Amino acid sequence: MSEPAAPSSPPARPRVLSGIQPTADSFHFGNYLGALRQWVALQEDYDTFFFIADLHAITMGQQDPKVLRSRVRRAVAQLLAMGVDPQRSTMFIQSQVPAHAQLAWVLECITGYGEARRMTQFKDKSAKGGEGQASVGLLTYPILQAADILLYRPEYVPVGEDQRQHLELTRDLAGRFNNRYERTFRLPEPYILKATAKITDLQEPTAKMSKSASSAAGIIELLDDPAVSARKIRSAVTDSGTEVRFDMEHKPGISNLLTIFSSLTGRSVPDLEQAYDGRGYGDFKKDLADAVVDFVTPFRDRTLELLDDVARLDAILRDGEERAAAVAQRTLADVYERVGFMAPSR
Ligand code: ATP
Ligand code: LTN
Repeated sequence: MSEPAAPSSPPARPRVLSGIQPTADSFHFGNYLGALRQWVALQEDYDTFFFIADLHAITMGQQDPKVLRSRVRRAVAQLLAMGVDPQRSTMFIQSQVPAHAQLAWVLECITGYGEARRMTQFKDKSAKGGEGQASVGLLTYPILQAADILLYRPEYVPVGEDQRQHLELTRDLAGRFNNRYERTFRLPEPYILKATAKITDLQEPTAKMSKSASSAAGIIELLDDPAVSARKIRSAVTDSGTEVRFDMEHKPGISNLLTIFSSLTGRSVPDLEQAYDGRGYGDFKKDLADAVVDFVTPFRDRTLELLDDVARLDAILRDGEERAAAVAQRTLADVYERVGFMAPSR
């Protein structure tokens, strides 16, 4: 594999990289519409690297080891069921490529303590148990994320809106390292689709739909029983009035459902507004529930089938690990050399 030594000689197809944490048994519609769907689409034109961020998944406290391992496999199976293609994309597990943790250390040493503390996700997550309870890993989490990204010198990083600040930090750290030492990293661009950048909680339509913060009724999990998902859509909080109209400020509940409906079916929001004009919320929610069931039913079947084929999953991951490690190791070697570390003897 020929990997360029410097960002000035880019690979044939520009690179894309992203990761997702294995913090639940199932991904949800926020993950899918905000980020994962773009992963699948970008495979067409980019050299794509996608990984399961298991190192990140222990920043809020350890999970049961068995549960963590099973969630990693479930995450991989869901990505495959969604259409991530291991022939075109390198799929791997973060902890299996040690360069991530190694580069994170170097980047931690050029990050200000105040700079890390200002990250809003750290402030939100640490506020939950009181800052004194938060781990140092939660504080340094965005720096590990910067290492994840910079190792692969990608052009784009497809994520949801909540990750924008982490991408800014990543660019700052890349620029700082390049200035202090020598140009080593490419400054990556976030790839955030405006329409689906923040899918909201069905019960609290101004808050982000989230694996860790949403109530069961507020989140549609891709692997949930489809009948349960349909029920959740039908009992989603809607706004006063009866008009199906997109208005984020005054009608956040209906606007969120319109976003989900439009992106699942490919029908535009104005087209949906027109189709449900004068028909009220009931019909609209029922049809959206049907669209969700049509999507999740085959997805769930495919995922469960893939989960049964452990040998295939493991083979895909072994291959991904090898390909990812080759790229990452090369960047790390440049970094170590530029920082002034002695070259490892093997
Ligand atoms: P947690 O609540 O544990 O932080 P999460 O539900 O936010 O988890 P992540 O694993 O942190 O999920 O996110 C994976 C990807 O999905 C990221 O790119 C993130 O930006 C995106 N994402 C997560 N929630 C949403 C959402 N509600 N709308 C749009 N994108 C989202
Ligand atoms: N922090 C991200 C997951 C993540 C990631 C990354 C995303 C870890 N490393 C690198 C993109 C690129 C999250 O919680 N959604």
